[in-house]
Order: sequence, then structure tokens, then C-alpha cells
Amino acid sequence: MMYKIAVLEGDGIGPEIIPVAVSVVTKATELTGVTLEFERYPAGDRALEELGEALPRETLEAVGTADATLKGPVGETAKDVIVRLRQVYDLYVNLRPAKTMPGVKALASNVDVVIVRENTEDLYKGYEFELPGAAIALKVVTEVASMRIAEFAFNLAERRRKHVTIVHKGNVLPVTDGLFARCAHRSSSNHPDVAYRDMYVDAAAMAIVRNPESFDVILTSNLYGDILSDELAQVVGGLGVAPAANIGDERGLFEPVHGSAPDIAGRDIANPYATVLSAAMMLDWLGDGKNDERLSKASMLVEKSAVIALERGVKTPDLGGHHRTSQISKELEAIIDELWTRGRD
Ligand code: GGG
Repeated sequence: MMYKIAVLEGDGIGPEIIPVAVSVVTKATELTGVTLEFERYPAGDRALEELGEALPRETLEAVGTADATLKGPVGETAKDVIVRLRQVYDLYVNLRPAKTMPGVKALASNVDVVIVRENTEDLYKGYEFELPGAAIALKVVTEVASMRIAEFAFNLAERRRKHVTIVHKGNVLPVTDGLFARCAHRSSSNHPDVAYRDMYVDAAAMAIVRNPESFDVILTSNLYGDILSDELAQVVGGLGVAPAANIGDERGLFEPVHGSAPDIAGRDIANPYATVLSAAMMLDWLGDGKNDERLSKASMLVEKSAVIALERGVKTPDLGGHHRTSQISKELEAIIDELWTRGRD
């Protein structure tokens, strides 16, 4: 069985970090006995400049037919690329885990949180209008989208530490955020063994810095989730180690949380770990969906190799190390070999 992965390298540091993830994934899947075929497609600022479209039809279709998509960051065209892909393919869950890791300097220890961000509506719907001397954006919240993301979060919490923090601003936005919160409360009644609390987004922003260990699953809407996930990433060591998954009922797209970092592009110093960890999430999701243990095993190898490498000091300058981007894949591949050989002893 061969799986097709659409690869969107994107802009800035994308063409440097995506190849690291591709070669590490290739190494792990070769060992576990499964073949992935990677096909690259243009997307982002460069695609707009060279082809006249940030998300060419060929790329849009490839994401629709691939078994999964691995995407790098895009520059100023995020709205036309990632936000559009999320909506076209109904990738309604944005999963952003944040975990302290050995070897990575963090603001707190023992943090293990997952943000479950609604990924298709809210202000991200993109309904913006200009009026004379004013501008308006519409915040869209539906019962269907709020219920399904809440169910996803509570189901996830069942498999973790059984705690959900519902983050909203229902005191100021009782209609839109109020609906989101009411749906989450309704969903909670399907999961009596999961405890939950409500937290206003401003209080959540503070608590993430003051007491990040108190969070397990954070359930929130689109824009709040985008903002809080950058904050949480910083608490555990920065955007360089922050992976993300965009998941729907049929498709998955995996990308680092960070942007395209044009200031360091082309210098071989970009941190590829967030992309490598996103690729591990991709293998895990694919393994579950395809019921193929070889993919799940490859996911574990990739994730463990990243954790061990960081512990051993294999780090780019942003994490206090001296490794070049292009050196990291060799290091991770060697660790994967070690893990594989040890596992077979
Ligand atoms: N702040 C990190 C960053 O620039 N991320 C890319 C981004 O904004 N993507 C759009 C999104 O996730 O909503």
C-alpha cells in the first residue's frame, strides 16, 4: 500500500524546513515498511508572484485527492491559502499541542496542553466590509460547528487527563460566544467523566502564563485559538517547537504554527522541529484513519527522535544551539536507526 502526501513548501523558510521533515518521515516509514509518495505543489506568496494565484487549482485539487497534506508556512497570503483550504475541505479542528520537552528552555515545567480550536468560522469566515469611514467584520458562530468542535474536544479529553477549559468572551459577546459556550456545555453532558470550567479569553491569556500546568484541553473559537496557541507555544519553548494539525472528517493537513520568517530565510538556521512534529502528527492521524500500524509506529519513531535530539542538544540557534537546518535531518535519521535497532533487540 502506498500513500500519497501533498507537500506545500510555502514561503520563506518553508523550502528549508519541509525537506527535513520529508527525509525524516521517509526514513521512519522505510523502516516500518510503508511507502509514502511525496508530491510538491506551489502555494503562497511565491505562487502568487510566479503563477498569479496563491492557491493554484492544481494545488487545491491535490490537497483534495492526497491521503494527507504537509504544509510549510506562507507569507502574506495565509488567508488565500490556509484559511481557504480549511474552509474548502471543512478541516474543522485545529489541534495545537504544547508540551514541555527536555532540552528546550521553557517558562514552566510539566506543561502538557492541547488547544482545540474551531477552524472554519468566527471572524475567520472573512466577511469584511468597507463603509464610508468605517469597516465591519462579521463574527459567525453556528450551532453545528460549535457542537462538533466541542464533541471533538471532550472526546479528546476522555483519552487525556479528563479536563476541558472552555474559552470564550460570553460576558461581552453573549450572542456569538454565548452560543459557543452553551454548545460546549451541552456537549459536556455527553461526557460526565470529563470535568470542565469556563474561562474568559482575557483571563485564559493570563492563566496560560501564570499557571499553564492547570490546563489539559482548551476548547475555543478560531481567532482566540490562533492567539492563545502562540502564547502557549512561547510558554513551552517557542514557535520553533509548536506543531499543528488541521483535521476534518476525511482529510488532514499538517503544518507548523509559525510563520514564514522571511528575515532568516535562506541562511540554513531555521528550526525544523515544529514541522517534524507536525509530520509525526500526520503519520499518527493517517495510521488511525487507514488502520495501518506501520504508520503509527513511524509516527512514534519521528516524534521520539525529535525529543531525543533536543535532549542531546541538537538545536538551531533560536533554541540556543549551533546546528544548521540541513544538519538536523541526518541527526534525526541516525536516532531513528538507533531506536529501530534497539526495538528489535
Ligand atoms: N504567529 C504565527 C504565524 O504567523 N502563523 C501563521 C498564521 O498566522 N496562520 C494563520 C492561522 O493559523 O490562522
